[in-house]
Amino acid sequence: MKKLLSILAAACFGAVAFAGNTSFMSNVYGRDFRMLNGKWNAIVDLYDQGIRMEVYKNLKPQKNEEFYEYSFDGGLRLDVPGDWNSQAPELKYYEGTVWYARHFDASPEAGRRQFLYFGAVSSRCRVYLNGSLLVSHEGGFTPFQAEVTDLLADGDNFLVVEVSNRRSADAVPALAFDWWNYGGITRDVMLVTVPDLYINDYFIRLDKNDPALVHADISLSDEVSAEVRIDIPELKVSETVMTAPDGTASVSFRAKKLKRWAPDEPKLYEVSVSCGDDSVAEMIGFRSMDVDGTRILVNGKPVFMRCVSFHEEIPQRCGRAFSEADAVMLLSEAKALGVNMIRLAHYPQNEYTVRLAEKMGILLWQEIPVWQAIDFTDESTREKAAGMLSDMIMRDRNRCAVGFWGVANETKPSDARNAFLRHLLETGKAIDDTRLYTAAFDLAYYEPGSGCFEMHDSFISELDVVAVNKYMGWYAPWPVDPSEAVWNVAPGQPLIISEFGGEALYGQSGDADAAFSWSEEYQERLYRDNIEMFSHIPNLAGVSPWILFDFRSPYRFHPQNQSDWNRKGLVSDRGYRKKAWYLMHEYYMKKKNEN
Ligand code: GCB
Repeated sequence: MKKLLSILAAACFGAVAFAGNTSFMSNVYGRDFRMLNGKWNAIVDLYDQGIRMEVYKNLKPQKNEEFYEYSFDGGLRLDVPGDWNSQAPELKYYEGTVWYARHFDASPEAGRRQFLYFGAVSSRCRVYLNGSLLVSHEGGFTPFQAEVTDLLADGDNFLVVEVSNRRSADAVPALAFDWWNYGGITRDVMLVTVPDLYINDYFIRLDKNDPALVHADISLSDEVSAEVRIDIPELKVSETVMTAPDGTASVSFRAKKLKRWAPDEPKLYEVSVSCGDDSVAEMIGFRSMDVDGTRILVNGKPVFMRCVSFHEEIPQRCGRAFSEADAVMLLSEAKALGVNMIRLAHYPQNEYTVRLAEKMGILLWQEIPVWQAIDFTDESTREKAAGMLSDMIMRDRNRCAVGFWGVANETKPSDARNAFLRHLLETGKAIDDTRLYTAAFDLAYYEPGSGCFEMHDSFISELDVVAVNKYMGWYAPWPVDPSEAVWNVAPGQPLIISEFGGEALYGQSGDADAAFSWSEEYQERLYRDNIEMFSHIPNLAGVSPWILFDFRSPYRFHPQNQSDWNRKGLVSDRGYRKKAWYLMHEYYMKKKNEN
């Protein structure tokens, strides 16, 4: 099957290269691995000729009459991980194919299996090892792996990755989206070594109702019965269980002294899972997420979500974030604002960010890039989205910081949309029913008849938490004074204002009444008005300004005020806090004290 997919993929880059539901091992950073990051050689292939020329074979002339019109040596060098757009001026707007290549040494090891693991490649790729196609993948924000145990040469190996970031109507996201279309090998590349029989995946979490009961599901690499052990030394837990002949096992155990993870006390435990020669460990926390009427409960207690969003981007570098140091920068600035939650916009972000947020006590909303105009009628698009959702969940379902899985942003009601989103909810819940499922909508409007903001989208009743993006004072003029802006949206359900805000160019002073001033004063006033409105939303369970940092977006054309930047950041592209930041900070401090 894999081979057939590869042949089809080779025939047509765009159409069949999708390998959704790729199975990859969980907790790759807890395994025995070697990073293949660093400087790679690269060829820019605007007309997609590399396949015909078989550049992945990396041939060199052997006879007098031979020559090749390519060479990976002596040309462009690109950092991996990293987007190519920020690494060469001529690649800033590039959308097309780039071939990446590098050598690495390997040695087959008896009784051990080896895998190439890619944290993310944006957004489609084919991987070739020693001249042959190994695997293809579509989707720029989720990991994939390929086994290379029997393919590695003893000594030098040559790895080529053909990457394309061309947008397409059947992709997720599709043709237009409000962030930079970064291309490249954007996350870590690893050569992972595991024992012959290894622990492929585990899901260890607290019971939804009983705070001293832990459930664990384990699946081994092979369909065999074997003994698996789970240790949590600090809780004096040491449980063993036999897997069924299909290599899976489930076990539940009590942990009486267990302290739950919460944003103000992010307690984590070292947990290890062992089977035969394999043992994998990491820090895991335990908590519950529920909804009670219009409130969101963490460990049974109502918590108001003081949220913010950021893209996976370092504004000062004009490029993708990829390292732990990047995660420190992004999360420290979020924490400084006073948040207890982050909505990772608009796609699964790297594991460094997710894991550090958990250590810092920040709840997460993670989502897939089902952003506005997706083709809801296309079955292959639906399967791509479902594959991304399950890959995101499989990677992070042991991260207790993740409280919400988001399935879509700003979609319009239709039967096809409903069926698409329902499929996503079913897919997600089948692998993780311990999180709250949500989606952001943008069709809440003021109805003069009722004197309230209302939203008519029947799908929201299928969600645990409803989220609305509403740009009062920016895309939407105020129909009434903010003090009269009463909401009646999703009554009876928790509602998060998942985006609000407006643009301001840092350092620009201007009329606090005029949006076109792009001034900090206008943005500050807009925040003041929105904060006033929040007190008239009876089911408000949280708010999330759009956005923490100015971010790059190619359709923000205004030459003086934007020049390829969306300026809705509370913090400028150079890291300066705008006036509105201080207002939001004050609001969050007040909310924190009320909690
Ligand atoms: C939205 C989108 C977000 C955009 C934002 C904007 O509603 O969800 O991705 O960046 O508006 O700035 O227009």
